[in-house]
Amino acid sequence: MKILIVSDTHRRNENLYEVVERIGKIDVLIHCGDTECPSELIEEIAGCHTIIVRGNNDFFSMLDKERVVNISKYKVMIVHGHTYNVSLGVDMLVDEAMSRGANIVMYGHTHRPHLEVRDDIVILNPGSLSYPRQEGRIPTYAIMEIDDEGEAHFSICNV
Ligand SMILES: [Mn+2]
Repeated sequence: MKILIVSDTHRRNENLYEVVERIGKIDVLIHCGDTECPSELIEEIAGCHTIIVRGNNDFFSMLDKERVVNISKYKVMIVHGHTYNVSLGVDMLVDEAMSRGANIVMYGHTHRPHLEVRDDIVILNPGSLSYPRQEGRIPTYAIMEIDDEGEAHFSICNV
């Protein structure tokens, strides 16, 4: 099972089209917020089941700000992150993930890719596909792959 995780596309979907085409078959698309466009459009581009949360720039969105979903044996918390002050670090986010019993927390907002394991919680930010802010400013996305044993493997990839 292959899950594509993206964030902060801010109405510029060229790289999303590109990545979806490049990867081929994906089972689920997770978008960590700030699509600034209708969910239906993201779903159409993805061509698969999508999970999208609302970002700080999704003013007219009716989407939930947070989702907690089960993927394989994992409980995955998905948020945009601005409500947890992620620009200052992920301590608050990790505390919340822990209190909810989540194994994985996915967020966006910073436009900087981040993959870390802390206290047995996987912390993942796919970065931004449209407006990257990390050193070098290369657009990034993440892949979560579930192997035959049900174990998750994560990677952050450049567009
Ligand atoms: Mn953003």
